[in-house]
Amino acid sequence: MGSQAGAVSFIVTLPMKRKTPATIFAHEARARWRSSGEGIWSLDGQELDSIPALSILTTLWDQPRWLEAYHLYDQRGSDLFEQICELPEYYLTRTENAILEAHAAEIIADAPVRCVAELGAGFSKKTVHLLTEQLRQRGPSIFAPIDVSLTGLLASQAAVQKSFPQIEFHGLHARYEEAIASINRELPTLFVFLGSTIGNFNHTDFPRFFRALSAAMGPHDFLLLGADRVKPVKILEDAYDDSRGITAEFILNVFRNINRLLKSNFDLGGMRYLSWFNRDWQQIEMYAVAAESQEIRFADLDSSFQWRKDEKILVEISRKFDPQRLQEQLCFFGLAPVMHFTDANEWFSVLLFKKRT
Ligand code: AVJ
Repeated sequence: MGSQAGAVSFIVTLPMKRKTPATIFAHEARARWRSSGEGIWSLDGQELDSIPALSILTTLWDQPRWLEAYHLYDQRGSDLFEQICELPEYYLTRTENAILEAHAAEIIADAPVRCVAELGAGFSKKTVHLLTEQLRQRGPSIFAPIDVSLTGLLASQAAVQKSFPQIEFHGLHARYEEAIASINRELPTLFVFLGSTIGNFNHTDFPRFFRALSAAMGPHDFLLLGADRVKPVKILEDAYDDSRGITAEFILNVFRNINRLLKSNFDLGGMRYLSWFNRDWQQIEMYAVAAESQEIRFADLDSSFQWRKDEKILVEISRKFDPQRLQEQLCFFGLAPVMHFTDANEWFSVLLFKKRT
C-alpha cells in the first residue's frame, strides 16, 4: 500500500515539478513566494516599505542619534554610490574586482555548486567573473540575487539574461535573512556577499546575520565574503572623504530621502558631513552635524525633536577587518575557512567558507 501511494504521488508531482522552475525554494517555503513577473519572486504578505517610519524614528531618538544604512539607497543614493565606486580614493570596488577576476576560476573550482545566490546589489562586473566560470566549469546553473530593491533586481535580470542566456534567473525580492531561509538546502549553493557590505553591520547585526545564514545553509553550501581590511588610517579616511565631495553628498542624501518618506524638514544646507576612523572600534564613522540648531518635525507622525548645533547623527559605519580573525569568528558559526584571496597591498580580502556538517 505504502509503495503504491508513493508511486502515485511520484507520477502526479513530476510534471508539476517540471512546470515550476523554482527548485531553488525549499518545499515548505515555496508557498510563501509569489511570482512578481517572469523570474522575480516576492515573499507573500511582505510590505517592505511599511517599516521605514518606525526604524527611522527609533534610531533617531537613540543617544547618540543614528540611522540604519539601508535608508541611504533610494534612487539618488544608489546613483551616488555608483559614483563613489569610481572615485580614485575609493579603492574597495576595484581592488575586490581585481581579486575576483584573478581567482574566479579557483573559487568556482573549490565550491562545486549549482546555484549562485548573491546578497544585495544585484549584478556587477564582479558577479560576471563568477558566473562566467560557473558556466564554463559546470554548465547551465542558477543565479539568484536577493535584494530589497525591485529596480535593482530588474536591472540585474536584464543584464544576466543578455550575457548569460544559459543561466536560470530567480530574483528574490526580500530581506536577506528571509530569502536565505527559503532556499532549498539540497541545492548546492554558493552564497556571495561582496563589497564589504558586512562592514555596515554593527555588533548586534553581525552575529545575528551569521547565525541566520549558517542555519539556512545546507550541507553542500559555501559562502564567499568580501571584507575590507584594517590599513593605514590616511588611506581609510580618504576613501570616505573624497576630494570631490561625493561621499558627503551620498551620506547627507539620506535626509532628503527621509524628508520624502516621512514628510520631515531636515535642512540639507544647515548640516555638514564629518567622518573619521575610530581605532577602538576599527570602523569608519560617517556623521551629519547640525551647523545650527534645527527643529525637526515629522508632519504625519505628530512628533519632533531639536537637533542641536554641533550635535552628530551617525548615518553609517564601515567596519574594517582582519581576515584571520574573521575566519576564526565565522568558525563559531559553523563556517569553515576554505580559501583566502587578497591583493598585493593586502587592502581587501575575499574569503571562501564551507558550511561545516
Ligand atoms: C556599500 C557599505 C560597502 O562601507 O564602503 C561607501 C558604503 N559609504 N562610502 C562602504 C559607503 C560611503 C560602502 N558599503
